[in-house]
Amino acid sequence: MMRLYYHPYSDNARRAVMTALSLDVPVELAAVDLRKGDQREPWFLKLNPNHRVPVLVDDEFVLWESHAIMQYLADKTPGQNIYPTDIHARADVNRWLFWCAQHLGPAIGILNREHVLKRLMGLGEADSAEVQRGEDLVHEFAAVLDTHLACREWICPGGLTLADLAIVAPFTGLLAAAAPGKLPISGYVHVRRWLAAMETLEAWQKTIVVLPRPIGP
Ligand SMILES: N[C@@H](CCC(=O)N[C@@H](CS)C(=O)NCC(=O)O)C(=O)O
Repeated sequence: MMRLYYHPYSDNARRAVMTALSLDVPVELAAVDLRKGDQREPWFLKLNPNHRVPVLVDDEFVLWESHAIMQYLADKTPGQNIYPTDIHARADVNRWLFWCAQHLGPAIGILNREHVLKRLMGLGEADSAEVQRGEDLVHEFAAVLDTHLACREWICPGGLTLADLAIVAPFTGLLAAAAPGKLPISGYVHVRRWLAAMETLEAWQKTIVVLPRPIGP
């Protein structure tokens, strides 16, 4: 069976876990203790020299980068319907995966770091300039998604795809669980409607971030 190294608080790992669940692909989940620093142990660095989860191990084949893992899992699944094979439809999904990796994810990541991770790691208070930078970027990208979703149910035509699974992870991940209200998306009605639909999915519900105690302010 494939093994997926993850952490339950990791938005990046979560999109890979959600994909495995949506495809009904059996994967063994192996938690990496990021707070303890297990990702910097030699055994893990051999798997991913970037010291990050998720990492997928399929026999001899090792794959890091969450969006690449999503694509691989879908490609391994005969008859799957969340990663189209038509060249244009697939390019459309890929476009949103790269947008998520390059733009939305890192923007939400700034707020996650300032409001949650710094507290978790004992790294002091949020830096207001960084918070402002993160908020400005989140507004910029949330507005793009909101306009796109104004006339669509899902991000790409034809129903749920990897694009939805990738993008929902940072929107509803650790920041939303630990510091609700710090993600400035209340004004984006179409994004909120789409998030509400995503939250009904079993893959979303099974991977929801559950905190043992409050972390955020
Ligand atoms: N671009 C990577 C990002 C992975 C990433 O940043 N993972 C974080 C958790 S969300 C991590 O493992 N951090 C540990 C570290 O930086 O040492 C992906 O999409 O897989």
